[in-house]
Amino acid sequence: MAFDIDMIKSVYSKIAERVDAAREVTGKPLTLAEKILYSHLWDGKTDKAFVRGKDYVDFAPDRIACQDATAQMALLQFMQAGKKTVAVPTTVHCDHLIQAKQGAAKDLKRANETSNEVFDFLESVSNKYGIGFWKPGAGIIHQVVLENYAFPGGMMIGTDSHTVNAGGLGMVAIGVGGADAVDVMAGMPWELKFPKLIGVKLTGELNGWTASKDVILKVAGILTVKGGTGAIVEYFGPGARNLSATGKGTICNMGAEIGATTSTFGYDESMERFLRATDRSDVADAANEIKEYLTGDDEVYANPEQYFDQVIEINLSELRPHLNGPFTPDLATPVGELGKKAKENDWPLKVDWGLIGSCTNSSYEDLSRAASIAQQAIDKKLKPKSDFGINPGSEQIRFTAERDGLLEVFENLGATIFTNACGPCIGQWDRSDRKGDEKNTIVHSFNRNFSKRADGNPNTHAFVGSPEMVAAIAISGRLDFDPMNDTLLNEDGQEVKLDVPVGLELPPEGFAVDENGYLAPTEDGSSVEVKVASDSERLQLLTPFEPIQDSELKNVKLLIKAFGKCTTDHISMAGPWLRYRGHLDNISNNCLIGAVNAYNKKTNFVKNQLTGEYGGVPDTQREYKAKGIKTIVVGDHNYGEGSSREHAAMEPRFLGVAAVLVKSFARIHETNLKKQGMLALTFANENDYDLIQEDDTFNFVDIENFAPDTPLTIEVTHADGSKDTIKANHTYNDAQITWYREGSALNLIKKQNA
Ligand code: MIC
Ligand code: SF4
Repeated sequence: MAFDIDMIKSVYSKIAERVDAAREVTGKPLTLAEKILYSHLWDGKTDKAFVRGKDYVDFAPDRIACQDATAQMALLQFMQAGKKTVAVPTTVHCDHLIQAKQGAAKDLKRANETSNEVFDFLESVSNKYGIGFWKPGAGIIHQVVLENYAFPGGMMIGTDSHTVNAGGLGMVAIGVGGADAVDVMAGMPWELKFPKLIGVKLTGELNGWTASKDVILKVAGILTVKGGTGAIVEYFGPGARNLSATGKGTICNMGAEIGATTSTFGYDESMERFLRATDRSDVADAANEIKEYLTGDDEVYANPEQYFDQVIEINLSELRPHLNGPFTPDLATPVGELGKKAKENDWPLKVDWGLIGSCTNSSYEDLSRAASIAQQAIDKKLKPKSDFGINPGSEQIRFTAERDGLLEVFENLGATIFTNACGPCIGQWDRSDRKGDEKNTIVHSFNRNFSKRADGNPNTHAFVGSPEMVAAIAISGRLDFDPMNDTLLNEDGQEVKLDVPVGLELPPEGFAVDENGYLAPTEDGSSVEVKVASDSERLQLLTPFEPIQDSELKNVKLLIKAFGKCTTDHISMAGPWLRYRGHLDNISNNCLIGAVNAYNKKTNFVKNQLTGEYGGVPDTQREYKAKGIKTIVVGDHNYGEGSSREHAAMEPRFLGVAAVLVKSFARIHETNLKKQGMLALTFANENDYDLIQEDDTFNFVDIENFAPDTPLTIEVTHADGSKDTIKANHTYNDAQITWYREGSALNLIKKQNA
């Protein structure tokens, strides 16, 4: 029985009329993405066609999901909005704050001890405001959402970039910063620039070693980490129908790695099977009644070039398994070619760990296919050369996989089964085998592989692959192993070959779970007390930001010019810092410490223009703050790539950075900066990045006239007194300029509610 069948039926009751109207106003057949967008307009009036990539549109999402590491800041903000309950069904999932070390039982116990203050806070806020709460150990947000809440044709937002995973069940599910979620929780519309549309036509059928994961590894190689920016990726074609729903989820999940707003697939029988298997036959029945509205129009798929902004075609029958990495998820290499590339680049060939699971790849199909490889190691007397770690996506999948003997296969190979939580995927990994910073290689079936991401070590080279490929590589212990062609020497000294993986899409005996870890909120939470100790080091109530005055933008100093990739992990590192996600002052001590200073190529080492001395970024910035001097951060392309964490915007804001000027932004981060009342700007002329020098002072000469579609002029004064005048573009509309003028979007909500 689905959690919200009534809500789903109400969405379905409006789809037909709205989609028909949208076809009318746009004068063309529609993609699935357009159907979902047009049927979720805030005012319900489908009387206007929107310009893709240009018009800002107000939407009414059906659901919200938050995870523990972002929910703290989101809920601290929501508490200021002055509402009694959330306006839209919302859930909170405790998954990021659990460290992986000794295995599930001990790790979960330790997490409950060390983070009880935060879990209690999240539980009580959830209870107070009508939010469903998934306890630590219940699972990873996106897997739990896929198993319980996602539904074809729905729209959801979530405070995590991989919210997009729910596209596997035909949703438009989008990752946002906490402040965006607060708008919707408070009963306001959610604003998004109407996305562009990328179509991916899949033909053929997966076979042999190739998995769903390889589709997105390939797409990432084609589109790169910024190729999907501002676009929804829609997969279709006969190949799409041949993929499982969870395989589709994996593909959509890693759409975050190409910067896509989200990815989705049309409703089909694989989704129906998954809905029925997860006890949601009522949703499947309801979806079946309006099937044609839950997928793109035939004409669109027949002539995709005419209706999508860009089209890619992939023949699954010919697709080869890939491993992507290191350090970036778009560096795609077919498995047989990796050895050569590794030698050329001096990547360590010895593989120390194979990690399987996470929100990206812990379906029954994934675990069974990987287990089929692991079982062969036992049968063929191969002793694995690397360590194995497994983090299941939910208690339901863990329980089922245990019941069906899949986990035992891995345990027989000495695998550690970690908690149903993010663990090693987000630096929450206390790696037993390495303390130092030696160069080393790991393979995993997760999604991201930025520097330091898994274990905090910048010398760990992480490669992303399918679970079955990770299993094979981990058994061989070599990055250049190609299971399709190579043999391995077993304990009897024989050369043996691994057979192709086999698995099952869904558990033959159905899913099962003892205690799923869900806590429903009480009917009336008005008397529930939320406690935040004033001396807590984990939680801190928020103080509203003061608007940045035009007069403060006349003598702005350069804090850092970031060189190369600057992801949210570089701006606000995760791992050990996750513990401060609810305490703005404390977490601000990690502000930009991973960004590489363009002038000396060092991290966390910048010049303080007031003293001429070099120091850490947060300390230097605090000195500017103490003197009331505003600063600017300069960066390269796709700045803020990766996570939805709004800390990457709130920290600089809190410390007194006024503007971020880059070659281009990742979508969520740009919005997060706007929401917090900062200036998010891009170089009108990219080459001006090169003009910026270490001792520069910036004067925003026409900030008084800050207006939509009008670039800002910045006068840059160098140390020798010479000047350059540069133009900075921005994408602020009128409402967003109001956020800036009010000091933050939240300040505006408070004002409106007062
Ligand atoms: C991630 O995968 O980077 C995270 C950790 O899930 C983030 C959210 C966060 O930083 O808390 C994300 O993807 O948005
Ligand atoms: Fe957790 Fe990793 Fe998934 Fe992010 S990508 S939600 S850290 S498992």
